[in-house]
Amino acid sequence: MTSSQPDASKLYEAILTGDAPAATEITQAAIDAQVDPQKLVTEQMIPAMDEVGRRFEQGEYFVPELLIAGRAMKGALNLLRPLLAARGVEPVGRVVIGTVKGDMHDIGKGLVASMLEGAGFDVIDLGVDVPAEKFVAQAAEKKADIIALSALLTTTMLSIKDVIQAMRKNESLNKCKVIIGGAPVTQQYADTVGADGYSSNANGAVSLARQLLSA
Ligand code: B12
Repeated sequence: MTSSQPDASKLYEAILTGDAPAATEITQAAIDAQVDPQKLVTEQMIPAMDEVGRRFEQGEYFVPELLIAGRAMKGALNLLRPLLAARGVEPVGRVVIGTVKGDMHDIGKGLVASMLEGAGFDVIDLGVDVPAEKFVAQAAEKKADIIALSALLTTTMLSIKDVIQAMRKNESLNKCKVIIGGAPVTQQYADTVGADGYSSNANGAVSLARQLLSA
């Protein structure tokens, strides 16, 4: 049986130009044609958002363009999420994830959450602008193995430290690990704030989580 493959590069264009209806339409066509969802994310969608960021930095794009590109990205991601998710296996561990206080960026965090789910983790997503106390309370209540923190701004990245300090004070979380990420975050920063791990991308987040749980 042969089926014509949709042109996935159009998804890159649709996200770059913030055309949400086109982004969902192309994604659905790609799903129907059984294009690898992982490939769509890493080869089209993330590069498109990188280019959006570059244009913003160069003063070619402004906040409205960021917003509509983000919306197009999320629409496409919503369709792909179930396909990236696990296929009915026992959870390998529980992760509480969120974007730190003051930060509204949720695309990268959403991707990390989907990839962890896809790898068999039970993921509790607390959303964006999450205060340190909420991370700690939820991780303790849900008996999380890992807290995953996302920060996209150099200002909000500082909140990572608050979460780590608060969790270290909570005895019931003494076995819980913390992993961090987001555009401004580095391994050096992770070492400074005492995080258990850092990754620059969603695939790395999965390897990191697996590694920490097997240790
Ligand atoms: C889209 C976007 C927005 C959208 C967000 C929409 C949404 N729903 O998320 C909107 C318009 C809301 C927005 C707002 C702002 N933004 Co903005 N935004 C971006 C942009 C273009 C893309 C971010 C993105 O989604 N990337 C795609 C995803 C897939 O990548 P990612 O988030 O980096 O995630 C990956 C990795 O970092 C990692 N990762 C992420 N989280 C985690 C967590 C863990 C545990 C691990 C292990 C890994 C990991 O894995 C992910 C997948 O590979 C970036 C530019 C950029 N290149 O980052 C600017 C950017 C982050 N924004 C910026 C700014 C300045 C702002 C505003 C202050 C603008 C303004 N003047 O209002 C506001 C702040 C609002 C707030 N309080 O949060 C700056 C930050 C500068 C800085 N150094 O602090 C950037 C870098 C743009 C720039 N070059 O200047 N933004």
